[in-house]
Amino acid sequence: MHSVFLYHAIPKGLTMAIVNAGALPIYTDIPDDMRQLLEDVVMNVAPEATEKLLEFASELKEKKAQKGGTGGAAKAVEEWRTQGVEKRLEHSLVKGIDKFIVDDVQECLDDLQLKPLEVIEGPLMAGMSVVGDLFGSGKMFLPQVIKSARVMKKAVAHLVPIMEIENRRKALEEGLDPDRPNWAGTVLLATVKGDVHDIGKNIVGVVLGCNNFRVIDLGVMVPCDQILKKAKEEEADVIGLSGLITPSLDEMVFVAQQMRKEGMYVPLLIGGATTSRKHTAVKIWPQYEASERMESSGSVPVGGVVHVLDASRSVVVVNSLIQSAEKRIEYMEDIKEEYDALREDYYSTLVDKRWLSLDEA
Ligand code: B12
Repeated sequence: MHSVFLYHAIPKGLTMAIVNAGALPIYTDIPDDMRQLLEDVVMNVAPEATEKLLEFASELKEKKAQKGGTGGAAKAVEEWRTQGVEKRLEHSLVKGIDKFIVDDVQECLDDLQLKPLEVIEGPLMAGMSVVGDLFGSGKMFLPQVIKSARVMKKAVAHLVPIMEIENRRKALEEGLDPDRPNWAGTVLLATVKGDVHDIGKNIVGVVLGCNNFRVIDLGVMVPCDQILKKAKEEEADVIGLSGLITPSLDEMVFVAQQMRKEGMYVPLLIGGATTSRKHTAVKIWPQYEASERMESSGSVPVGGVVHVLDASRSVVVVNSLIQSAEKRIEYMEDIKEEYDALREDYYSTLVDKRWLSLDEA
């Protein structure tokens, strides 16, 4: 009943409710016949709606008693556990069940032979995408997404030490002391002001850390001035911004503007589910374009913004940006070419738009 009520009330303007997340089913999981009866009551469409619902409830109670109480529920648990591991992970994330997540994640490593990062960027991200779609269409609610996020964090927490062990093994193989990393560079990460999403950023941090980068993670909701101040203090080689809600896109534009204003030269990485190559090319790049400054030591690269789709890609990008001035200039030239084309494409679609009056339309 609460689920049906919220499903209809939120789009009509309800902004706050106190709910028991544990007793809130996902709207689409309610059986059709029951949902119809609930809809009829919530929407007050028929005078006999309440009677019908009460009748249905007592029949349901009787059926449950005949089946021996919780037998039906136990069967449902068994059923979803018989599905393939990817589906089981999706189920755990969508339902916010943490009981089996570690075993299932481990099964991906052992049986599917996936690497830890492949588990994150494959089945786990796919599951979170389903959560996002259900949430976006009003069929899941915030308390449920919080439960999903906890399950995701538990899954990632199981994988992180495995990645770290692998990293140590690699260091030893290369004859390096794993406890004294010879940092390849410093990356400063932050989720921008106003945004609380941190699962993706944390994964990026772990992946970069495992690839010998010194990572300074400023957390979530970080104002621009703090990001820039810390980047200067720590002499960061790269700044990485994460953002998952639409307002974060504007905040990222603002950070890029400020970096240009303050004469900074470190490259800027943009990531997170709502960011895109197109937005980066059209809105952010022009604020902090890559250029070169002549100094006595030679040409010094300045600025530049790169959209990075996922954590595994971040390693390749950061490596290309910090190896040498020449490599960075070369890399940014490619990005510039790509983003110039994207911008041109974007603006040409605007030019082609011809507005009609209401009468003409
Ligand atoms: C989990 C989640 C939450 C959790 C976050 C918990 C946490 N600690 O992070 C909670 C419940 C708190 C939450 C809150 C909200 N959420 Co939310 N949330 C999600 C959800 C379902 C999953 C996000 C996630 O963790 N994905 C998994 C990670 C691994 O993916 P990722 O972040 O994209 O990261 C990968 C890459 O993008 C990349 N990456 C990420 N960051 C960076 C940074 C750099 C530098 C680099 C290189 C790469 C990189 O690497 C990562 C790994 O490969 C998404 C839906 C979705 N599909 O994304 C909605 C979603 C992002 N949320 C949404 C909304 C609306 C909200 C709320 C505003 C809801 C509300 N009414 O309050 C609030 C936001 C409050 C705020 N001020 O920020 C919307 C945003 C829509 C929009 N365009 O604005 C989404 C898209 C859901 C939807 N479809 O409507 N949310």
